Amino acid sequence: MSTGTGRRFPDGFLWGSATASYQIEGAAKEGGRGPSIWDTFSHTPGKTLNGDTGDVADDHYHRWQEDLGHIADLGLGAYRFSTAWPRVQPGGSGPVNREGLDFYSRLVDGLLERGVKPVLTLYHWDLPQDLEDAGGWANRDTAYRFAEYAEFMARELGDRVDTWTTLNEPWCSAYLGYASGAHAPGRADGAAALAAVHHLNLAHGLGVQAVRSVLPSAKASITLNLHVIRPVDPSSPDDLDAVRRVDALANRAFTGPLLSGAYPADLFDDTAHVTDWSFVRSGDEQIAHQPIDVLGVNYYSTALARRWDGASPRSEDDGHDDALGSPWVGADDVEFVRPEGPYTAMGWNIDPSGMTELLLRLRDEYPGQPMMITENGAAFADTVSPDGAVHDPLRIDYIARHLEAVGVAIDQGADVRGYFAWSLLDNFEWSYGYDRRFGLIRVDYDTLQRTWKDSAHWYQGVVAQNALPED
Ligand code: PNW
Repeated sequence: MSTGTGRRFPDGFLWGSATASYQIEGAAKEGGRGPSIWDTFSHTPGKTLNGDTGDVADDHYHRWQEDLGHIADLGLGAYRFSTAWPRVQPGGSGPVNREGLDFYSRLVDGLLERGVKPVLTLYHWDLPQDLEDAGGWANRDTAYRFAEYAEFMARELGDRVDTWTTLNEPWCSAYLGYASGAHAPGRADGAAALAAVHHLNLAHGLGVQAVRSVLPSAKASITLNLHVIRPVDPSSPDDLDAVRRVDALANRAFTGPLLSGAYPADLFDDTAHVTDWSFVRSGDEQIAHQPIDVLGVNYYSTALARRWDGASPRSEDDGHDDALGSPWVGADDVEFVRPEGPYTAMGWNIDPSGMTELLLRLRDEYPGQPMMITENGAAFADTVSPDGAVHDPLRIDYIARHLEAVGVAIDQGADVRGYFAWSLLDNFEWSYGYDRRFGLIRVDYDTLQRTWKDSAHWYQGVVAQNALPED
């Protein structure tokens, strides 16, 4: 177990923590908020563990001032949060709900008063239900509705916000939402998922244009959960080809248009039996390709893939679920295999080397692109000690080793400007409900009381020193 290597970070390195609206706010029916796809999904029996919903969550909507206090006490330089589109525009288009907007306006002011930079994400998965009823992300129109919402937010919160992030993890929105159905809206339609990929890329580009039309100097960003996928057998051409295919779906389907202005040709070829991609119109890739000031990188673990022989039972880590679909659209001949442990409570393997590998790949492929780690952290089965403390050495060890891995990449030329621990608070972990705890701060779901875990105290020290402690 490690608490740090003593490594120092560059001057001005931005230390933060992150949350997302549906995961912490609660107050699902208050303040004029409209329903989102996550309200519908979590209220559908069988979709989330224990039937958990975000109705109350951390009750952050009412306790935001207390939470700002924790942010300030941690000494964070920045706070990454998302605004709930259905709070601001309950129907996803048309009239704006002033009360919802005022909530975020007060939050931003509260951060600034405490010297904390607001890093705002416009979309962290809570799509207004009315837009889903019109086809959701499989419908091109949703991208234009998103741009209207983005422009509106930029007008209202203007230059009080440091960084404008369009989307969080469009991989999850598209493939977990529309192909595997593990996330809202819970559809299982590969062609719809690929259309969603494209409309999310388009929404990002239109969103950046919209924000900059109001705030020409706005810092624009998108957060991707890029996958580090390794071949089971690095000497097997079949396994290497399997990795190439899932790399196209998971990574290059986003980085291609967003950072290079074009989809990779192999993605079209590999999925030609699923869709003809006719939803990609001339000029769309140029729209998606807006210069961004910072690329948000979320990193948790690595994956191992190989060619599936079509006969043996698929491995448990495959993501193929008979009850659901697979997120790996058109890649039925690829199999994911469980990487070596140790694992977190999510069942995700712990491998800080993947963090360095990913950052160095991005350094090579997009030279000069500033980056930020917008999420990294771990769920463990925390317990409360009789004295009320939460001793979570595994989380400290996880974050310390991943920060070290970020530092190694920085030493090798990766331009990483900051790090946001996921998450500030235990919260609604999507389909896993409240069962999986990622917080630096524990939330008691009976009393909603917040308690700093050991990792919060440890992180406070890291932030203050701009360095890891020495074991
Ligand atoms: C990210 N997967 O979600 C999200 O941005 C957070 O809201 C979330 O709480 C955090 O990571 C921890 O899960 C993911 O299945 C959810 O590969 C699922 C996957 C990846 C990221």
